[in-house]
Amino acid sequence: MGSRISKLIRPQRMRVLILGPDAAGKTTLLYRLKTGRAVNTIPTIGFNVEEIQIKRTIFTIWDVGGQDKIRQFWKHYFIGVGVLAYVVDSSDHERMIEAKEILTNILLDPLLDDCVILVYANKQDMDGADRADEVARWLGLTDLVQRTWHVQPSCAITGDGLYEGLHWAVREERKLRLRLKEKRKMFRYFIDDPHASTELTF
Ligand SMILES: Nc1nc2c(ncn2[C@@H]2O[C@H](COP(=O)(O)OP(=O)(O)O)[C@@H](O)[C@H]2O)c(=O)[nH]1
Ligand SMILES: [Mg+2]
Repeated sequence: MGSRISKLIRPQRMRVLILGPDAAGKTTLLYRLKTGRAVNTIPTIGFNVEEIQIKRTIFTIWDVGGQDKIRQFWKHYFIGVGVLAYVVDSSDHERMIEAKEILTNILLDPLLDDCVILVYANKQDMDGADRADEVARWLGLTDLVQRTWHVQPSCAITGDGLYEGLHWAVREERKLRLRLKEKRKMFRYFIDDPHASTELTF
């Protein structure tokens, strides 16, 4: 009983991986969340990682450099990711196709099969920035029916939208985890009992 209560009170950990094309605002977003201020950034070589507690969730947030040459190393950060936070510059129409290609390639990796996809449609303060629904179309998310995704309009400099995105991610990641747990339970039942209905679909 006591341990059940302490489990409820204990903060939950969540691993967030920030990816996206370079200059989309990933590092600005991370340090806006961490410090509450806009910071000057330089292109990220390697990665930045910060721990941030919001209410009862401790987020470990990884921001991995987005330049072309570094992308081949992204897969080393995929293990245990609960939330993929994919950041795009909503005002950079010329790079939207590239942004889609990068995301499509990332999602081919089975290590990311069980995470929720939070897209930050960043730089909403810029003239002509695409809206969330337009970014969803550019990235091909509207065809991604098997995955849990959401496009959150944001401005990493002012912080607008950053927490809203994380709140969505926490809620949906928990639901997804419960669904996966149920699926595994059903799967075990099916394996253990050869007479169980063969009509079970997963
Ligand atoms: N106007 C505007 N500029 C932004 C925003 N987010 C980041 N930037 C700027 O975009 C540039 C690249 O940001 P950075 O965080 O280094 O991008 P990263 O390469 O994705 O990590 C910097 O000059 C930031 O100040 C935003 O929401 N609005
Ligand atoms: Mg960076």
